[in-house]
Amino acid sequence: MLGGTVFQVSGMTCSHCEASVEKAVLTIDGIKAVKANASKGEIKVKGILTDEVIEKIKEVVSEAGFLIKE
Ligand SMILES: [Cu+2]
Repeated sequence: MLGGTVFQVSGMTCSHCEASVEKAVLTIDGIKAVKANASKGEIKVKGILTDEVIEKIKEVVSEAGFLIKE
């Protein structure tokens, strides 16, 4: 996936972790695409990233059991 905003996410170890983070973030209104990379410890997000949406991303990622580094 080209472009997108990168967030550092700790705790992902395998493809299942990537899938759960992607699924969680995709539920947010305004998010168009998400690509998680466990080995890099990051997710790439495409969409309209308002402050509200960014807060929501942090919320759903932590609910899924992972942590976005500020
Ligand atoms: Cu995993």
